[in-house]
Amino acid sequence: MWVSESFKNIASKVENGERLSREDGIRLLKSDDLLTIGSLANIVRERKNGNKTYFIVNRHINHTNICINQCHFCAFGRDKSADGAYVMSLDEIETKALASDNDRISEIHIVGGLNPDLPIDYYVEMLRRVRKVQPGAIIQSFTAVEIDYLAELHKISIKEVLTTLKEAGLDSLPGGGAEIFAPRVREKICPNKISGEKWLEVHRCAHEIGMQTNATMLYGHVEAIADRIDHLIQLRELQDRTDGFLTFIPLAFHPKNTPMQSMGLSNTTGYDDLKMLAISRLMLDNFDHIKAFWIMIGPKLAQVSLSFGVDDLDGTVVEEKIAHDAGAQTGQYLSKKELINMVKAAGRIPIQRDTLYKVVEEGF
Ligand code: V47
Repeated sequence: MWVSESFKNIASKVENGERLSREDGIRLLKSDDLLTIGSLANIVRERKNGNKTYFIVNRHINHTNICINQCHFCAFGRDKSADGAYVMSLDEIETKALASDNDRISEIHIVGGLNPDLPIDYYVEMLRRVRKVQPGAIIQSFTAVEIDYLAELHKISIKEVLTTLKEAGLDSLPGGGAEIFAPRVREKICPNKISGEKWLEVHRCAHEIGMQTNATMLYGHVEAIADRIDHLIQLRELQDRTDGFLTFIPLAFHPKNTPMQSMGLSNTTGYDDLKMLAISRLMLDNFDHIKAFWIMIGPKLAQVSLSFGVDDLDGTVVEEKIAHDAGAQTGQYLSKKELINMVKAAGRIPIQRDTLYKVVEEGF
């Protein structure tokens, strides 16, 4: 592969399977040479996952938008008394978990706001009911932020919350709430949210009790280039210790309807999205998978990202409120057939997986 003089050293590290440094990451992110970055990421992608592209038949449920955190980047969370504030009843959640089309559901993804009126019993009962109506699905629910809040609310440890929820049916934690770990940026965009250290601690605790989890990063707001790379390196360091992360999903900031809209921030560009996915693939050498959440970047760019380091498309989704409240123009559902067609048209082999990357179906 031809690479420009400035990337020779990074390219040789990638070809030899050597770890990239913080400086390498910053150099890549500062560069506009998207095709070289993408080609390097593709080497790692194919080394780890060959020509396979994973996808999942899943369903998102957002049980409440009432949230005491009031993050400035969020258009979803609101005050209890605000217009449009809601809490789903357990019956409603059960109905949503049950309702699916003919595609077999492998994963239920439930996340919501920090609602002081919802005690841990609500979550326990929710998990029991979802488990009962979808016994074959993996329940990947509640962000580290929600887990920590339940610990605070009931004055119990994070491990106790995780163990209680695990006994009720929780299998795995999604990657939300990580945002950007840099304290200086967190202070600006989500001053009331748990720290990056606490987010990492919750995931470490989950890994210690045998739960595998996901990781995310919210980018494209007021963070600096180095903040993105430092975030990836902190995830990489925890993964070195626990090996508990399944996949990494960069999330593109949507400013519409958020308190940060008044700062005049634009949506991320396709160029930035592809570069972020590719550099995530290059920096996170100990993560098996990099996932594109098509809801945030659009199905077409998500498809192209399969040549830029991504090996996984999330998912059928069905209903999504967090990005859509913030102006996402995408649909909320892709059928299994549409996902398969997207993957095949990109020259890859579609593999239907479950949350833990076990094959559900292949040979499409
Ligand atoms: O934590 C909130 C982000 C996350 C906005 O683990 C926003 O597989 C963009 O974490 N613009 C929730 N993003 C969603 C999430 C997720 C999604 C898909 C898959 C997985 C997984 C996790 O959404 C929040 C926050 O980082 N978010 N507001 C916004 N205005």
